Amino acid sequence: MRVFFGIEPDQPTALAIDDWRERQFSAAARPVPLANLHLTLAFGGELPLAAIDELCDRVDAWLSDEPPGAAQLLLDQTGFWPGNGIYWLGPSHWPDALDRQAGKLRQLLASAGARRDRQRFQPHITLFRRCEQAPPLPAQPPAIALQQREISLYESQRQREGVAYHVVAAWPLPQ
Ligand code: 2AM
Repeated sequence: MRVFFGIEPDQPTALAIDDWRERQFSAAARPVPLANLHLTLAFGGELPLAAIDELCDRVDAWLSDEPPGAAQLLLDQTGFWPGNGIYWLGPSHWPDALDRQAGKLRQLLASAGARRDRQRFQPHITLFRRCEQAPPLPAQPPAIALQQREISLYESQRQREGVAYHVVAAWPLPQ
């Protein structure tokens, strides 16, 4: 099973992102479908089911021991990564606690057998994939609040129509 941890925006937030995106960018590359909008906290990749059970137990133990506070973010920045053609929306500032949350999840994934991710954590929601160049700067800069409610464990499934993400487990965080 191909898994990752992420923050799932609630429906009004996902709609606000989609609406802003639609008004700013005419037909740039491939828009990520509304239902797939998420913020990745830690990418795990392919793991056997037994490892995922164990992973969930470790998340339970961590959260009952020292639960992190839920992150409150302002999505006010866009960015473009030429290497993979990703154009994203994210916060220009975020609390250190979110770095620690992502770091802990990376660590738990690594102890479940995932390859350790050593890239700097840049919280972002991918808006478009496979852009050949950066879309023009949006006329209306983004300012969309994202309130984390939980940590979600997603399964990523490749389907004929494209990739689909399903939340397979979620842990509510103190608000
Ligand atoms: P993204 O966060 O930039 O959109 C599922 O594949 C999710 O995990 C996607 O949102 C993807 O990119 C993110 N991800 C992070 N690291 C990845 C990696 N090494 N391979 C594939 N997806 C990765």
